[in-house]
Amino acid sequence: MAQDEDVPLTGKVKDKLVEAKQGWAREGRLLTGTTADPRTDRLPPGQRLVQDFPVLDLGVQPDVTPANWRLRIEGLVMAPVRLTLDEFRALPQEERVNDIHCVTQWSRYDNAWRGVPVRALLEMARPKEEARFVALTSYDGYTTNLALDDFARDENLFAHSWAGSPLERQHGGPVRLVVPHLYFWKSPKWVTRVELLREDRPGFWEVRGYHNRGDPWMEERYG
Ligand SMILES: Nc1nc2c(c(=O)[nH]1)N[C@H]1C(S)=C(S)[C@@H](COP(=O)(O)O)O[C@H]1N2
Ligand SMILES: [Mo]
Repeated sequence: MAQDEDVPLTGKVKDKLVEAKQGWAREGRLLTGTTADPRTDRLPPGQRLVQDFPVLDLGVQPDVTPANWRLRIEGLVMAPVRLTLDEFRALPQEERVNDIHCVTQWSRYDNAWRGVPVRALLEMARPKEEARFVALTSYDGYTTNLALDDFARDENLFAHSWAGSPLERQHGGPVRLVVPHLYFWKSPKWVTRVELLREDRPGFWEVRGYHNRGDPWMEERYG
């Protein structure tokens, strides 16, 4: 199981929900068998637009206080980074506006995020040449994985605000990652650790049948 030793799955994970979603992956539920072109089609295949902001997680919403929050970038880096929330907030902040696409078929347009670009933190940490993947760990024990190229994209943000307000706990506050070009399960809430790796390390949903990359326009829901 792709689980972080330091950050065990806390509290009571909704086993039924996890089983249901794993079952969908096995059966290929929700697949339309079509692809779309992100340059011309804003809504990826099989998605429907929502106006609200659904909450999806394992049923555990960790209470991370500003004083306890840390962000670590380690593994195959020249200069490991360890930031408190004050240090994180003292870094240059940027805005990003993007669309969310959840594998359970809802999409939400024009989400305004504020935070620190992934690029800026990678420049601080200086990945070693052999680093190719990242493993991400959150305070609820959730994990997910990305190719370093997908993680390092310009639009990706460690976000602390959404729509002009501090990110709510239910949406991953104090800080979540936002990787808008992939399905939203690749955007960990309550993120605390980024580990740069030579080999890929599939995360919570990836070992339960979800696609390893999760490109919405290719409908990479399940692997
Ligand atoms: N830490 C953590 N991050 C997570 C999850 C989770 O269970 N734990 N769920 C993922 C999934 S499956 C989705 S669809 C989005 C949902 O984000 P939202 O609740 O802000 O809509 O968070 C992703 N990030
Ligand atoms: Mo999801």
